[in-house]
Amino acid sequence: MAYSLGIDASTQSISAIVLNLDDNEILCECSVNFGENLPKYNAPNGFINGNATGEIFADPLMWLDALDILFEKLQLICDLNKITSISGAGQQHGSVYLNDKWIKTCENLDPKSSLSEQIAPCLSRKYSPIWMDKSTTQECQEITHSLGGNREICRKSGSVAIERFSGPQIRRFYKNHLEDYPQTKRIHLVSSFICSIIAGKDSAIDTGDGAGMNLMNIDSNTWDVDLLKATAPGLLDRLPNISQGNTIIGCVSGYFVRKFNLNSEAEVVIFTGDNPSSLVGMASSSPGKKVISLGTSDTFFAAMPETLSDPNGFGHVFGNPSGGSMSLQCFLNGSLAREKVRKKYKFSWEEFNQAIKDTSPGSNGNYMLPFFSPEISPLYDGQNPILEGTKSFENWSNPKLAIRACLEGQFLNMKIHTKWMKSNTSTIYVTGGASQNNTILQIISDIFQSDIKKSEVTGSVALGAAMRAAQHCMKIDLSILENNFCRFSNDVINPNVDNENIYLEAESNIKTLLLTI
Ligand code: XUL
Repeated sequence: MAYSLGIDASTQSISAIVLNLDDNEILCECSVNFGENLPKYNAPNGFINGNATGEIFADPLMWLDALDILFEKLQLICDLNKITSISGAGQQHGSVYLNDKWIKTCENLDPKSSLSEQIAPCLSRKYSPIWMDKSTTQECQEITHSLGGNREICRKSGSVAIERFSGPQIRRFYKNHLEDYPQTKRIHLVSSFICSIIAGKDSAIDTGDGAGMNLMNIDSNTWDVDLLKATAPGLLDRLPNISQGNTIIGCVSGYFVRKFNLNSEAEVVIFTGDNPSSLVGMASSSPGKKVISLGTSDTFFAAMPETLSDPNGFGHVFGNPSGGSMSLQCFLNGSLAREKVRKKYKFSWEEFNQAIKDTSPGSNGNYMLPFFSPEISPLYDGQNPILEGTKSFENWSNPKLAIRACLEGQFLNMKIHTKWMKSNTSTIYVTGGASQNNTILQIISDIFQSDIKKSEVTGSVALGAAMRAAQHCMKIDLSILENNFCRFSNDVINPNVDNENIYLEAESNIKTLLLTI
């Protein structure tokens, strides 16, 4: 019996999926929600605000406590000794700052104590800035200036300088914490940090996640000396190596063997970013498919036949774990915006869905850019959605229309901001928590005039990780794993052609509204 384990260290939770490679079935799934299971960290959604505007952090010790709980839970539902391959993925861009105690501690983790207790003395920065952070506008400008402009930084790194990307975040840390930067001997991404813990060995960063840092050269897949120099002094020594996503780092750490009965011969493949991992879990590693992931943020991504970049500078090129590149556009106001508008009216999800059924496509000519927090596609610094329509709509006194207009605004904005990818396939594959909601999916289908197929496994990130582990450790062909594990529901959602023109008109109105921000 061979099992493969995939771990997803995401914004709000840490989850796992175990595949039985002999029976071709998903053996079990398990999740630890930070807010619910670890209330002592005061991070109900997995993050905390910093003191300065735009700062958003997470506590790496919270991730480690959650990892211990995850294995405790997994042990109760699965024979962990049968796991032969492990990999994982992390929320992209977040960075973890470690001192000179890190490598030794990581290599000698003691099962008698918790992970967080042992790693706490290794942190040279208490909190990790994560992908929601928008505090590095100045650092982005400085890096862009050093490189000689947006075009050059985009050509080298696959994106213009982006506030949430790790390079600008590292520069801000270097500038504002001059006393702590010299103590910092290693800077990891969330993915490579958790991988190091699992393998008990300082891990490389893979090319998929490495491309989300504004530090890696996307042609050579190596750290780019100009980008490093523009970011912070002595950075090369502080970064791990970059490796291809098929790299096996070694066997699982003795910590997990002794504490949770893992097999000492279970091999670990280096981790990647959550979006590159989801590309694998959605059976979309080869060009020709596009994916929407409806999570904390909504993302739209696809494997690229040729490397294109977004002329507006909001989109990104990341490494595709199966080789080549993937394009990605991230929308910060995803699930949290849908939650905000639902909670504003104290609606249950049933009432939310009913509101959509009770209103018509186009929201009677009322439009919303539902940016409840700063947005990144496009850049928007405000905290308030922009509404245009009747007085009662603009005053938020029509709950049902507000709910429909919020969803329509989200996906019209997504359509507008993903045109640069030039992908003209007729089917969109969807994943993530909100992909279970057919009412939302029908709106997406009508706006894009595309068929929608939803993944039957909501955890496509963890699934992709388990598949990568099996592919590289057990040498199982990816197409076989896709056939066996990537299941899409039979009920394809088809676009209502009668709504095509309504949404084309709405799209041009949303474009006009976007010009006002
Ligand atoms: C992608 C991005 C988010 C995070 C968190 O660029 O910022 O999707 O990966 O999921």
